Amino acid sequence: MAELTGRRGGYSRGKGGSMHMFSREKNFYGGHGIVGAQVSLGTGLGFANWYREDGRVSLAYFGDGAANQGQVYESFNMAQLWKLPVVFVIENNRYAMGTAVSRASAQTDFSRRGVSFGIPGEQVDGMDVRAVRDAATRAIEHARSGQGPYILEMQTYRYRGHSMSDPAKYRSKDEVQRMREEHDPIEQVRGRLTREFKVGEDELKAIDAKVREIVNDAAEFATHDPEPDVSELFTDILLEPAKA
Ligand SMILES: Cc1ncc(C[n+]2csc(CCOP(=O)(O)OP(=O)(O)O)c2C)c(N)n1
Ligand SMILES: [Mg+2]
Repeated sequence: MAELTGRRGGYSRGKGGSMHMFSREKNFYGGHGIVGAQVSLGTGLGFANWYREDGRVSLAYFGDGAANQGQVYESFNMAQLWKLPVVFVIENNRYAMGTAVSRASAQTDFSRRGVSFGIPGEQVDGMDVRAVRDAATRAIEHARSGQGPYILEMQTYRYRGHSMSDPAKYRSKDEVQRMREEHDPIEQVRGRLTREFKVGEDELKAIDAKVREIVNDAAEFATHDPEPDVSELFTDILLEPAKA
């Protein structure tokens, strides 16, 4: 929240915003403004894991739109050639900003995008947290065991427009409503908790209240934390090479 509002306490000290939200401490490397570029960077991180033999797996997330970028396929090639521990997670939310998948993609089964490189892939119900967890476990095991990259096409949906400037006129209100009612991941969990695990309304309300509190605290912090000082304009912009 603090990074989104450009405050000192943000992950990138308020100077990155949503496009440059990094945390070295948590091994989280972006947010990128260049659509698709994070795939090559994620593959590079996978190369580092492989080189250091640290047992880590790099997870590179990108959209259905980004999946049509050239560097994605250069990355696929190298990742499979060197059997790098990378899981490519394609978040297919049906639209690239305002363009429907069927209007922009010759191959709309994104799990097959690695076929010519021999990279296995699968389509996953990205709205079902259990399916996501199972598929992620399989993919990570594959990558970690030295068999190379794996592609997961997460089939999901975006309720709102891409950004403030997107009124989302390319789809009907009915479509959005139907997804919310029939596929919402949180509502699915709520339904399962009440039906299968007999969790009561009070308990669910208490969880809601707890979550609300965490989010409100974060928002409160972000709106009161100071902005970076002008004297910091040129700090934290580039990583200075370590002195010998
Ligand atoms: C190289 C490049 N081209 C175009 C843009 C503008 N742009 C930003 S997001 C976007 C669409 C991305 O769609 P998708 O990958 O499906 O991601 P989603 O927002 O749906 O998660 C475009 C074209 C950009 N940031 N970088
Ligand atoms: Mg998309």
